[in-house]
Amino acid sequence: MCVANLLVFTRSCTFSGRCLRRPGSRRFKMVGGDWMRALVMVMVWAWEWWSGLVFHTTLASDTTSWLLSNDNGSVVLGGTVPGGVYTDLLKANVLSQGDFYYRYNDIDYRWVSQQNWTYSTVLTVNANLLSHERVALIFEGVDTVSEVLVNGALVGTSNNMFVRYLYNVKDHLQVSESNTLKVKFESPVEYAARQYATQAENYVVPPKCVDPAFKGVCHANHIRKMQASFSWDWGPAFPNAGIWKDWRLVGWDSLLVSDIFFSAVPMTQLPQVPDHDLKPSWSVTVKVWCDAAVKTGDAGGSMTLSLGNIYSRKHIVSYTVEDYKALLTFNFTLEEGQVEMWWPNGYGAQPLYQLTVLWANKIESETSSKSVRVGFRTVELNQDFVDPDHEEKGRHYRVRVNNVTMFMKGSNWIPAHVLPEKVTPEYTRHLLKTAADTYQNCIRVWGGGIYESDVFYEAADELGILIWQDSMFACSMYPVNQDFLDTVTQEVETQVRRLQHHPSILLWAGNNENEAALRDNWYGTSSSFEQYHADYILLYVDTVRILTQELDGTRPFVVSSPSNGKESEEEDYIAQNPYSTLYGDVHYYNYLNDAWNGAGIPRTRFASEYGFQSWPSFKTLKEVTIEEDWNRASAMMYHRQHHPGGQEELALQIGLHMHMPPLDGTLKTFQDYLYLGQIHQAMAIKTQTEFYRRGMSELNDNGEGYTSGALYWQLNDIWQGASWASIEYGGRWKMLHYYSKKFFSPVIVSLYHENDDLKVYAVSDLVDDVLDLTLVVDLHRYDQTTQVKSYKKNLTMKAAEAKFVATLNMWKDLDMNSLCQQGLYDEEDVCFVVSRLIAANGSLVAPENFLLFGKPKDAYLPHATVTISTISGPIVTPQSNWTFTVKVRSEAVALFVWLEVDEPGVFSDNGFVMIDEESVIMFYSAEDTTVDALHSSITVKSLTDTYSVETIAKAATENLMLCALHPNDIRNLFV
Ligand code: BMA
Repeated sequence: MCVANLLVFTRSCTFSGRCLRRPGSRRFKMVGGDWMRALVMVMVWAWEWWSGLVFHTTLASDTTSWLLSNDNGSVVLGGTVPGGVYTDLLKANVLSQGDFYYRYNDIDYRWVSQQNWTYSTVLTVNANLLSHERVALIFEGVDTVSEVLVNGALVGTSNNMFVRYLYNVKDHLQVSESNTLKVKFESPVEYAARQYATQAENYVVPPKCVDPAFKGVCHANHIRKMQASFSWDWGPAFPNAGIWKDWRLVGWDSLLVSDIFFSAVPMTQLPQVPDHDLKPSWSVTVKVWCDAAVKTGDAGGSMTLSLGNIYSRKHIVSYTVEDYKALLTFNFTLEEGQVEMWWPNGYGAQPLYQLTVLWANKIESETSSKSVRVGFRTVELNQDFVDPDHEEKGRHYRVRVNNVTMFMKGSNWIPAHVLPEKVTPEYTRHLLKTAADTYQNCIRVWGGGIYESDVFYEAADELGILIWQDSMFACSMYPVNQDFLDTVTQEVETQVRRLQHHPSILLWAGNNENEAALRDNWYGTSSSFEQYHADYILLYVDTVRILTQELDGTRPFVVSSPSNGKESEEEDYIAQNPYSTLYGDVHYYNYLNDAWNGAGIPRTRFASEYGFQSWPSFKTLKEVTIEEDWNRASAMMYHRQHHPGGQEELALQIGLHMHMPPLDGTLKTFQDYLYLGQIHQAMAIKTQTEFYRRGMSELNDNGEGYTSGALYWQLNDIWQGASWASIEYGGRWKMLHYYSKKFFSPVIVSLYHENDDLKVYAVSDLVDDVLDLTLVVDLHRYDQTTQVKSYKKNLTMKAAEAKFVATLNMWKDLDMNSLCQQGLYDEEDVCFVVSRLIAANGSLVAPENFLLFGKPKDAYLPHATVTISTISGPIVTPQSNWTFTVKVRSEAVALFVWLEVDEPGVFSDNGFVMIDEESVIMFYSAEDTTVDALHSSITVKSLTDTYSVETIAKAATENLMLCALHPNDIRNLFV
């Protein structure tokens, strides 16, 4: 291969890990026999390919130093690209009130979003660059509304954070070291307000503003930008501005590879049960999307395709350019045995293959390449009728990967920070790994955030997490003027092309909750329903869907979530009841029912959202608050509670089951309140998730059942505030996350209580039958550490089955009337049950589970003194190089035993019900630490630590409604 013009680039990396490349001074030329140089060159090439970056024909010289200034010149400082205004102002100490998220900074720093900002730099351009046919500035992401000026001339504009912009600049550059480049940003807040007002002259596209509880900014729906950056019911408003992704100045004469499309269709029917020895043959299509140097015309060259060390071929190609774009398509076949299949988490491995395309023009004077990793699998969203003889019973909403039907276990993803530039690849990976560690196999990237970073999807590919990818439209009506539709078209093109090759992407979806919003008149649209309905179809069906499917016919597209899927389509995309349990997916929130008993939960086909709020731990909150905030009724707590009525709902739920601590201003009662909220959330989502998993194999007479997915709301947090997250901002696990590891386990025993019966289910997601199991259900009294009765049953579990295994009558089978007697107490307040599922070899097949018949606040529960008896270690385990053994002791039954340490890491179990006098828990530290350090920071508590005679009495006088004393509390008064 002869390569001319090959430049060696030096790299300058920014804090976010992204790198800009500068041409270095050395130029290699192939000399016959100079094998050393050839080797170096091959290494450079290999490095370029493996790093997945385009090998540019030419790149402009050093452009790493930027200036950031505001309109009136009162702020001028060094800027960072990629980056954003808030981050630059923080670095320069213009924003100097402590941590970025400190206390009321979201309000105090709002002025930033109300200003116009300019990023400017100077470009060195040489004659070589300008000698190319086309010279363009390429921005992978501009946030959001800007004018781009080169040497004072307007070369283009931007109005969509999710679009890749390419501006022709050849005519505006000069051979000089002082070409100016300015990107002038208009305030996103002002722009959105202006767009709203212009639109309103015709008709209003609501909502007119966010709920006041959001403490946010209005009109996010009028700007194509992270919708949640204007605030959400779990997050603050920090509408950012800046060049948030990589950029380049490039000159070229033929083609520049931009994206790779990959499709692989098995050439044989796949079995319905995974066969890991099967390596079928595949029909592969690779399409290479290129930016051409000319606007139109025909030309030729070669494209070398390689797939790992399995396939490599140089294709001589000719192509046609239309509007500066060329698409080159290649088909080939992989024989049986050549590649292994990719599987979701829990179903097999995730082999990924490096697919590289290398473009060369006819005389091989110019090259461009790109490399991505691909996987071999099929995906399908099955929507067949559940009973073909009774179509009125509705349709399935079942995911099939590689022809295997799978229950989707997972959660919803929101942006990991309101400023995308603050999210490191490590943090993204950590969060996704944390989901995979709790058996999640599906995550929904929710439509009010961003199309996530490349590293997000790369990690999902590696971990086997399927991605339900929303388009970025959420909880609003949207405009449909031509400019808006044009920019959305560009957005879909950018994002579908960028992400298409990832095996993890399961499906594309049009929006979050906008079908439901329209049907149920959330924003007062009912008087002009026809208008908004037509707009809805124009945007999501005729624009987003058509284009997405045109670009990627390899996976399903659903128009909304929740929706009735095919049924919604048949009802002209706005179903009579988008929440129907017979079709599609459902979002279910009910903050007023007793969340621990499961009444009222819909028997849906697919639960794509459900959740309850809690607060993060005190350790997380105290990083951004001060002492006066540490009280559940403080102004700060209300400031960080964005969900309307959230504080009251949380208090109601805590008070339903536990003793709400008094408002006595002490740190202890504040910390107790945070802990109780997390118990409530963990128990509520446990109850609901188990309900959905129990429904996997059953269909009731109404046609409800065959539930195929449970994605709770929400996995992660954007800041330290009240939210539905299971992982706190920063990465600490809430109690819910510990619980998710159990309720998402491949096999679970699930217990619930109906009238006088204890019902027992076993659920298995395994792909093989499990034989010779023993189910044990132990009846315990709260005041004893040994069980008072034990029920046993032999079981076998079929693959992928939820099975009803026993009904135990509380009186006849469990003898609770005699065994659970205690004075005036109800039997369900004296006893509870614990289940185990044991394999023939004695190991636990499912995690231990429990059911409290009654409410802990009414329970005959003695005070437990839980202590740490020893900590030893560290030892090396697969989970951590610094694994410690923590022995926890209690002489009495203890509920919701909660361990905390300052050190980052996770416990093997937490929030658990402690029956034995000793529990052995592992602590997987994320960093090197010692037994002494852990001893000095570890704390442990259980439920009875949160109340005492005094606090119950005090709380009762403070708020009779929420904390009214049950007759049983009288006993507690004397414990
Ligand atoms: C759902 C989501 C989000 C919201 C969450 C909690 O409806 O789609 O918009 O944050 O509920 O209210």
